[in-house]
Amino acid sequence: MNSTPNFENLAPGVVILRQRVVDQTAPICEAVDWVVARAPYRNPMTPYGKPMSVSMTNCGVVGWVSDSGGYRYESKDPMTDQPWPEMPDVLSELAIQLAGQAGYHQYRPDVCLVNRYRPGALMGMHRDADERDLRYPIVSISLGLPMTFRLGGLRRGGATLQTMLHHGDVMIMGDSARLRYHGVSKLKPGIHPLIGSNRINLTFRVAL
Ligand code: MD3
Ligand code: FE
Repeated sequence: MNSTPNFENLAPGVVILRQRVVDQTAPICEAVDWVVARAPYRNPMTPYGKPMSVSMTNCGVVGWVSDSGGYRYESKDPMTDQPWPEMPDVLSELAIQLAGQAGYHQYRPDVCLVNRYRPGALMGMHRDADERDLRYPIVSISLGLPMTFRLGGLRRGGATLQTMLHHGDVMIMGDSARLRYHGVSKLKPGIHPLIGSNRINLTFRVAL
């Protein structure tokens, strides 16, 4: 399993496959554009009444939403009142393959959360705990500008590990890492030749 070149273990349960999907940039972006045309990016409100600096959308059976009522998965996009766009096969098949490379078989993601960061945007330290069965990992694909990812522990505060996530990097978080706090620092200005002044992160989840 650890024979893949560029296979890194950031921490127990956290696998990074550097540059893994660089060659799939075009089909991934085409799929994301298809989703965004049907469910536009928006900046969700936090339950505390401030819009997030990250723009988000989803595809799949459900989508992750945040508003004054809190965080949850919903089967309809509250912006259009329509079901979320279905997850393009190219994305679900890729996520299944990536999970398998990290040792997770039987992985069938039912949602892909798409996060778009513009310079200045960030995601504060948080845990992802809205999914029903936390035995399934999260598969993350990073595109565009590089950003500093921070991994904390199981409780808020305390020491963090840092690593840069670059265009085409894949991260898979499961097992004992699944509930660790994590976040990303403010995106620095820049222009990526293929993605422009953006960082796009896809996170595949088994929510239901
Ligand atoms: C480590 N996204 O959408 S992806 C998120 O880059 C989120 O947009 C970040 O955190 C981003 O919830 C980080 C990598 C990631 C995702 C989930 C994790 C790392 C994780 C869950 C547990 C531990
Ligand atoms: Fe997260």
